[in-house]
Amino acid sequence: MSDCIFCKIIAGEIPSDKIYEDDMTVAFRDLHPQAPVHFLVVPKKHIECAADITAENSAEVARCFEVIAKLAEQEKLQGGFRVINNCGENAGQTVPHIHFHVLAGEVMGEKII
Ligand code: DGP
Repeated sequence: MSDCIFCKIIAGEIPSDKIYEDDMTVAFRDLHPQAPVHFLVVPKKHIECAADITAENSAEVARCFEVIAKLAEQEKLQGGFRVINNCGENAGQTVPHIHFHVLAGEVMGEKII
């Protein structure tokens, strides 16, 4: 998608603090961190949000979770971490390219769920 910020980051057209990349996935630090460790894991394929996951594209999402497990080790998140996905306006999704927030580095505050 030509006007998608995350597609531009994936293409290298916008700089990012990238911590991981493979054939299907990238991970980079969030511009506005909400915890001492806050990075985003994003499939390279443009899937708008969790409501658009299908049998045809779910391998991209599965890979994101494999990468999260790998990065938990790389980033030394043995104390635990939280994974968040916002889908759609009511959930506060601001970038319409599916992404998984990984937050860590402190004891998490009050839980939503
Ligand atoms: P969400 O609200 O769930 O759609 O999260 C979008 C996140 O993306 C938000 O925490 C800020 C981050 N973000 C937005 N633009 C950029 C950018 O250009 N670079 C980086 N690294 N993060 C961005």
